[in-house]
Amino acid sequence: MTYQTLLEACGLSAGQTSSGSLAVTTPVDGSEIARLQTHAPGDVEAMVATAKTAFKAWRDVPAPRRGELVRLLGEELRAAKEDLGRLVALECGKIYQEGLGEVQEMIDICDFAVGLSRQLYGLTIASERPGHSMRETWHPAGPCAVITAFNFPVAPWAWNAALALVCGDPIIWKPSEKTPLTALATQQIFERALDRFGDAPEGLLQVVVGDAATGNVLVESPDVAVVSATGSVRMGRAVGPKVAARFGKLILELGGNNAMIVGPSADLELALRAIVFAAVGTAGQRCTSLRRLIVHEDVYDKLVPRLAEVYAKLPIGDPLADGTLVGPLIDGAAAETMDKALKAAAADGGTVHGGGRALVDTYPDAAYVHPAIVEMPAQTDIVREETFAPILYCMKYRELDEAIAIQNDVSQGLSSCIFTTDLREAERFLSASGSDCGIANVNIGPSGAEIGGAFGGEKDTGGGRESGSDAWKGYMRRATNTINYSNALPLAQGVSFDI
Ligand code: UN1
Repeated sequence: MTYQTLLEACGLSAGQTSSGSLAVTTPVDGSEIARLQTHAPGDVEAMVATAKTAFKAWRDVPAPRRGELVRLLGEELRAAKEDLGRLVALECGKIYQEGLGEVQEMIDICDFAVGLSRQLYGLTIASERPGHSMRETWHPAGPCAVITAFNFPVAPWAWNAALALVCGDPIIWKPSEKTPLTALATQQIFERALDRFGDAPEGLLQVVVGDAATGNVLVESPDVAVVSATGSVRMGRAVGPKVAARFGKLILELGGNNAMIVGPSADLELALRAIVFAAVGTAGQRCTSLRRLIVHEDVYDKLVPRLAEVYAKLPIGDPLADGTLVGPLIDGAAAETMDKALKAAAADGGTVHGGGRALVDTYPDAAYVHPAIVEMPAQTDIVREETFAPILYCMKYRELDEAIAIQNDVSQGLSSCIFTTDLREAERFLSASGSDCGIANVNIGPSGAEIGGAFGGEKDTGGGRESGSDAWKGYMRRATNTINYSNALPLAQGVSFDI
């Protein structure tokens, strides 16, 4: 299938993708695959106005009926899974299997949200006053801006959008400038669901194509009730204070510097497979990628040399070709950042296995790299940094407390895991004084979370939660209602105020 045929299969016509100031390239070979028109800040203001009008209608549609739209979206995504999965691979460079996985994650969250549409439960609360009742009600919050990153160009949109839609909020989506095509293809899929749904208001989903300055209109607009942003800590630091300054609702999912502790009793075969998937999957460009391996000194020499052997044989290549496990980095700048990190780690006393550019002759304009393992004498500053590339820093420990301290001694707090068959170690890791991350796993790597749990993390990761559990509450406003059905007016706290 040529690039052009794939774009067309995804509903993107040549007319839509052949002119404009934004050049979209594929990391597969670095070539330009589309040109798009970008939006100006004024266009985004108009989108916010449209969303505001859509909100007024959508908030009054019963939630189970809103769920029907998301059910149809899930059906359309099922039908489009292969094409969209392939486009994800083409546009962001992850392997096709992971592209399919990403679309499956969209389908899963749609299913979750459909059920949720009949379960936006509030509370009934005991009132202290006779003849009174109290309850807590959840109402739609308002237009929701969803800002997404290149590495997961569509699933995080779906985690937000599926929930926001059943919660009664229209969406304005600002995808990464590096991956606008997958967003526009998803918009086409959504349009098909809308057509089948029938009577939805105009403007439930609008897509902004443009740079950060264009997206900033959404961040600063008082009419955007919720801003949910996925990306770097730097982006979060720019967006967060602006939304907080206007008291908007904020959901931030920022960087991770995720670790695995491998205890002396660990099943090393299981650990090995988990490590390789988590550290080199999506070429180390997941926010949940495994970046630090903290191995008990008794098993270090059984695990790390084997890992280096597996790394040396990993199939690197075209992410759309069968058998490839490691696709390219998003661009040359990412490869340079990886290189700098490896140099810094070596300067700190690290021993580097792997690293460096791959397939330069076949793809001179792309950024394929050899995944790297770096044996570190200690957790130095470079290890504490999140480098968005397949670098795995390995360190030794003796006592579990020491391993947990190393695991927590980074500014990020997204995902973490322990490999152990010792119940005490596992439970200690999951306890209040264990991992400080939003995700803590046992005998499973840090990446590849299911949608049913709340997804997000602490500290520099931003504190937001998306996807499952009760993350839906972030897209609604809460009202406490006290109802007096008596003939008297008793005041709370027994206050006497006779007039
Ligand atoms: C991301 O990298 O931004 O847990 C999201 C995972 C995926 C989502 C990653 N379900 O790795």
